[in-house]
Amino acid sequence: MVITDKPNTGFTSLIGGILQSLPKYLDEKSLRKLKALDNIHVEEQVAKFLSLCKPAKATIITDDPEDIAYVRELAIRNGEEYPLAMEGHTIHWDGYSDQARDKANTKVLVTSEMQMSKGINTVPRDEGLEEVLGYMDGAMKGKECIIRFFSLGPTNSKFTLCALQFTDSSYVAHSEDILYRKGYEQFKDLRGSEEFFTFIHSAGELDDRNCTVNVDKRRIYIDLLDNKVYSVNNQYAGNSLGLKKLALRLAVYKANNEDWLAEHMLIMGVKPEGKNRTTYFTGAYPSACGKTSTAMIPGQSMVGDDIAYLKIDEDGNCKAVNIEQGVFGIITDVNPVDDPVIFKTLTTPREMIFSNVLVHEGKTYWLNMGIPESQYPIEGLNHIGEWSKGMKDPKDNEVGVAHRNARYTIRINELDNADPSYNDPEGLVIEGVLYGGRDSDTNVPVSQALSWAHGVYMGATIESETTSATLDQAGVRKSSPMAIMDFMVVPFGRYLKNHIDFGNKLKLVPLVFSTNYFLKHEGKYTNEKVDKKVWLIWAEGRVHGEYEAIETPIGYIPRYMDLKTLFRQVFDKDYTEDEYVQQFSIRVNKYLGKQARMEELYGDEEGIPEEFWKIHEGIKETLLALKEETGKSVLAPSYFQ
Ligand code: SPV
Ligand code: MN
Repeated sequence: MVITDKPNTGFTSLIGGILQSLPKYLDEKSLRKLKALDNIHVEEQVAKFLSLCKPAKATIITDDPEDIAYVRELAIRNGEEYPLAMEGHTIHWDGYSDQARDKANTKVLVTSEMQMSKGINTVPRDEGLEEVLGYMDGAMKGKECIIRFFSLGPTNSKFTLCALQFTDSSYVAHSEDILYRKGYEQFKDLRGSEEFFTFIHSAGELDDRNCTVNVDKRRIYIDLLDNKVYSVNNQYAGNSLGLKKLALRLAVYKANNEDWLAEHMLIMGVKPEGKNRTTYFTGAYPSACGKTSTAMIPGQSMVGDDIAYLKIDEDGNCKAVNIEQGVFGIITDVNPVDDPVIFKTLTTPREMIFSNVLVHEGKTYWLNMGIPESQYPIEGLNHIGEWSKGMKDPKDNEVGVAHRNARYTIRINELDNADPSYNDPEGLVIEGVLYGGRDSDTNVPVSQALSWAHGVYMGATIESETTSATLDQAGVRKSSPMAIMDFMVVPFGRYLKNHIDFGNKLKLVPLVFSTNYFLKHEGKYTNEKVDKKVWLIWAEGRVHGEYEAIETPIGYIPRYMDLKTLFRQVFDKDYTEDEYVQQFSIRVNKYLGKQARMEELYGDEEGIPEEFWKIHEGIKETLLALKEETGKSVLAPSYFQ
């Protein structure tokens, strides 16, 4: 069958024919639920994709608790999840080669008129559609297709986007129930319009562990022109769940054609002790740069840990919502010392899905969970199947207890630090933005941008150094602007311009901060992991005009006296001037090196806003002049006072 992308006359009559095939897949109850939406576009999608994927049956899921329970139970009946000893806990395994986002096979479908920056993976639209629809043809044979309706963002809000999900994976449908707000009723409010995103997912053929067999044919193709994403032959949530990183790409495109921002950002409430106020911050951090640990800093509250939409309200405030209501978090390193809040949540009864950890006698085990080696089982079931200690995979690599990217899936309201307003349909006023990088020798632990546009520059120039924990060579710097390049679907210059324009339209402009929790001196970190709380409380105080700061060419840095007081207040710790000088000196040569890398990266990129280069050149000239004037490559904070 030929499927065209956009309705036209021929297509309409084709759809008319397909609509008649609905009873072949949907029972009377499901048909009634579909009809109740009174939306021909939804019906068309349902008809079109059921006819293509050819499941044994399809079930429409509403917001009704009975329907939701059906999905939860189906995941167990289908063997995509298994109950664990603790009430409400289940385990799901993705295939051994399906443990993370597949960057190579995730592509934007482009036409000759569409422009994309270098580094964005693309495929010609016709070619890509033919390929992926080919894989999807009959992909659901013998399986049940779940059709779900969700809301990206709180319901009944100006942020809300409606999302329609097709999947033959009950694990995917169940995960989305935990992570996103139900949206069947919200779809009725569309009043027949086609303003919604559609995600079509099939795990494809499954093996006896119910894991995808044809991972080599894994494809995730993004059709911006049609608000759809096709995802096939995979299960790992970052590839399969429409509402997570697939919707983020459609939203980035939409936002950049409108006047708002769709960002890979956490949202948190910062609550300085004794001040009786909450100041909301967003934050973008590439992976392994401290995003979750920032969102979970003790004493603060979490609104979201992954994706935010930002809009300007009538009063000129920057408002943000978490488009999710749950957390799909990395479980590696979650232990009672480093992550007490999450650890407690993961070890008490509640609805929760573990993925890709080890199960032994109904209990779960993961890497660095705070128990001695001797307490780990020497066998069990994990992402490779039946596992025993010392076992090698087909590539002769030792298979650990659990995958490093093993995860848990929970609702935010299960966490003790959930912000009470995380569901506010109005969104929360954002007064601070954090951009976190990871480098051992350049950026100071915290600095404040000199302006909004300088903040955009800070975000665009984030770099993260690879760690020995990743497969890459340790110490290699990777550029990761706004931590969003994996999801970039518009020319990068345009994205930056949109950011700068956004700030220029605001009345209450958030202050922007850059953080680096990983600065080293002679091979050792210059600060403790927990110190980020002080940097954050300082940033919050700056928002309220409570601290003076020292202006340097790379941004405002804290004064020693303020940090000394804060370390005393927060940790009852003596913070020495030596520590301060070591951490907050401006490493002129290193900054210039970073700037040279940015020139290399963005120099030939078309459409980078002029303002970006103006800021870049301004900093460079000042740093070069300072170097000349002082003959030094590192300047202590006192130099700028
Ligand atoms: C990330 O990698 O940024 C995540 C997990 O949040 S994933 O769902 O894989 O995108
Ligand atoms: Mn993420």
